[in-house]
Amino acid sequence: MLRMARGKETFSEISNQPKTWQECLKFMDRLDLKRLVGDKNPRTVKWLFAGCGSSYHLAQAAASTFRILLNVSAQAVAVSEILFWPEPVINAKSDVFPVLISRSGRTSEVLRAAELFGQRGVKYMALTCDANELAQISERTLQLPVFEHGVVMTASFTSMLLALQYIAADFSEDKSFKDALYSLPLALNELLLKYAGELEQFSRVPIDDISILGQGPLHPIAQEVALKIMESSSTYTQFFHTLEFRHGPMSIVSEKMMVGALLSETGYRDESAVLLEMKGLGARTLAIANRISPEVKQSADLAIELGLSVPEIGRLVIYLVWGQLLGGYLGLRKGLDPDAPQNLSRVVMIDPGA
Ligand code: F1P
Repeated sequence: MLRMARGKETFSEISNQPKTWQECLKFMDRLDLKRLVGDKNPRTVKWLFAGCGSSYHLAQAAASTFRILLNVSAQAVAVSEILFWPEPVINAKSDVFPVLISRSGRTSEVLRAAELFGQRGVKYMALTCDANELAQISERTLQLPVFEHGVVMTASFTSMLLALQYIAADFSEDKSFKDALYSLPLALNELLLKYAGELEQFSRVPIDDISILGQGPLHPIAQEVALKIMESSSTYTQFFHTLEFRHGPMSIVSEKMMVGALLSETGYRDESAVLLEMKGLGARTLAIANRISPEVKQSADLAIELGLSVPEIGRLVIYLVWGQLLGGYLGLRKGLDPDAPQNLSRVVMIDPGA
């Protein structure tokens, strides 16, 4: 059988995100979202988003969104934390409302947490993509029409984040934010045409390791970019809060290191100063921002300017796409196959016979 081009599935799912997002937003339009929270009040519950791996990073980005759009208490946790330190969450008297996020709905930690909630009478919501065990055992499930063949999460991550951002906009009755979400598919299409080739070129220069910087709502996106690069290319990649990088980690900067900065609008001046400083220490630098200053444009080895007219929290999924692509490009350059990442499986099941 002809060997499929390496990474074919992963790259096609990345580049099809505009269409996947469009379909996902249309799907959300038709739902009665209030049923997802049952008799809970979305404006007063203590939201607790929980996932594993990429879905944990998604949970953090969702929590940021809910804090900003709904002005509510919203936290994120890795599911395993709930399993070993369950008290604050499973005390049914507490007003905590968990949201279990799992593309596969088959991850062992997630199913164990759902079982624990069931046993303790804790009402929760499940967010998933595939038809699966989690959907079967959960009373309130949002299952998106997104089936992803790739092992690493790409379109499933961004679609589930968009769905949660849509829900926050719906509960906050912020129609303009929903409109902003609807503008993203076309914006991504245009940005892919403009920058995908340049990013591929940028990925060709050999480097030994990578640091991805991001703060505020962009910190979980920096985590996810780092994970995408590690998964797709087996390149050692770390993530840091941008200004934290100066407090020690910058000692690792050299000509053989790439530093990628997800620059926010809120912290742009101080964040871009870090990237310029790392360039001065010899790093190969990538800047991603909504508006790029001439100084950063001149200094960075690649500057991706998004130019979006949506609120800052609405830009998260677009920042992430460049990390998805960069991971794939670096993997191909190393002769790897992003469709079959080293040591990984599409679902992590630790319970025998699960
Ligand atoms: C998520 C996850 C990913 C990881 C890999 C295996 O599981 O652990 O974070 O990158 O794709 O699956 P889930 O969202 O299906 O629970």
